[in-house]
Amino acid sequence: MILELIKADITTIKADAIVNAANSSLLGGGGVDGAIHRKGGKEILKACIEIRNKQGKCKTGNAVITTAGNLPARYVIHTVGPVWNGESEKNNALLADCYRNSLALAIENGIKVIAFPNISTGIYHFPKNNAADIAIATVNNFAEKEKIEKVIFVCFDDENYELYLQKLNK
Ligand code: AR6
Repeated sequence: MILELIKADITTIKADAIVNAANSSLLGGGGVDGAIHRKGGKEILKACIEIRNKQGKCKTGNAVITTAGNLPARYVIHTVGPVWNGESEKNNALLADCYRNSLALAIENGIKVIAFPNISTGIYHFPKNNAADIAIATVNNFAEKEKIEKVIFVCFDDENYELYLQKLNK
């Protein structure tokens, strides 16, 4: 598995799948979620509603997959990050679940190239340094990592980009 870092808007990335930092309603929101639904069009929301009707809300740490609608990617994997509340052990484990469950779902769907945003580090206020460590370690330690060709960490804000740059070049 190759790890790549780029500073970009994830909606512009042509990967097999891009990951969305969603909320448990799966019905859209602000941040990267808002951008994905806005640019991807209503096919994504339609698919999310179908999933909700079938299995209810998406629990924190879990992931579901839909079409990517009008986006250049093929699929969107929606995962629900934890809202940072200071309970680091619990929040850290849930954030790791997001990366792990998204990768597992990717493999189930034959996805080889997957792009992640910095889950939970925006509206959900997860400390960025800590979140970057968890994201990189979880991807690196993923049991079936040889089944994925490339993971792209897509940073949008300068702070996350600088953190990932340092950590990935170590
Ligand atoms: N492309 C890539 N990364 C982005 C983009 C983009 N277009 N826009 C923002 N980011 P956030 P969360 C980065 O707030 O903290 C929504 O309302 C941003 O710089 O999108 O997991 C959902 O519906 C930050 O580093 O997600 C939930 O209710 C990262 O994406 C809630 O926000 C995550 O920020 C989820 O909060």
